[in-house]
Amino acid sequence: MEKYLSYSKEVLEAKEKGLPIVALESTIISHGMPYPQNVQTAREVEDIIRSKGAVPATIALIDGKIKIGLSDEELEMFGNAQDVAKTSRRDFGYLLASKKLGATTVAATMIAAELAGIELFVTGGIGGVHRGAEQTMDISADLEELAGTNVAVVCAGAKSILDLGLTLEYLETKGVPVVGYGTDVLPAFYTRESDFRLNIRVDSPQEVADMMRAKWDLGLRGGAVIANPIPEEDAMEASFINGIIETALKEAEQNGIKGKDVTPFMLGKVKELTEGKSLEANIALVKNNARIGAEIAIALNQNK
Ligand code: PSU
Ligand code: MN
Repeated sequence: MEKYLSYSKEVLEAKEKGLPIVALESTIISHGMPYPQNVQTAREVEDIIRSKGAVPATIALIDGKIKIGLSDEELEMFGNAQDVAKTSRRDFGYLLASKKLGATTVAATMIAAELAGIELFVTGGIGGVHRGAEQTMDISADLEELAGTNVAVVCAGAKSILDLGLTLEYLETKGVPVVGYGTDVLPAFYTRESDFRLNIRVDSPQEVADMMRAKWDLGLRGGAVIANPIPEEDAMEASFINGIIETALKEAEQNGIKGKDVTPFMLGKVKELTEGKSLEANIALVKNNARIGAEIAIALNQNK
């Protein structure tokens, strides 16, 4: 594994000392937010995790290695680079062998985190079953990864660019717990609520750590979605954001956007149509997830 994994000094030290570590993805940096807000947000998210007493590990593919933790210079270079490939499970072999820059999605970050022995991962939103998937079969590889890779994922639910009902059905089929953090319903990223009730609600980091440990102790492979609603003051008006998502979906269809380009196109379009308000909400919710995620990582580290 040493041939492929490369730890930052900070993460290596954390591993040696047995400190709690939080994995962070890099597609949100390269494809989810524009420069320079992407790099600034990534730094602030890392600092929130440090201030809570955990250690951040931003994950990316650089020069034939899976980097577990990026230096300041690497983060700056990465956030400003034009030629970064969105990396999911299928892409690892090719991108490592060809030494290209790769931004890890939720699926890829989970794979890398498990290889590095990290149990908790913080992001903004997960991929899911897209609207119209009955025709397109566009289902994010994130869901399959949640089914089989042992990493808990803290997010703000899934965006209503997706079919939330089908996403929950898919996760149920695959045996992935979807946990409302302080909520009974699935949060929809920009908004605190959706129409979908969840089967599990927890109200503390300890509860998450205990349920994950019990699951993994039993040898039940897979992760969990820990869905933490966007803070009240940062949430968007549901009718406003949903109208914009409808418009963006139509534009994606008219432009023939397919495959891995769908989600980045939608994020960019929504940002444009909300005049940047969606980006502000996105940044706020990731930071909020970092706070909770660090606490869960600490609890998980204590019940190992
Ligand atoms: N949702 C967001 N922001 C993101 C993504 C999803 O709100 O940046 C990224 C994540 O990296 C996620 C990926 O894993 O998009 C899903 O892409 P796809 O739908 O192509 O599987
Ligand atoms: Mn897809």
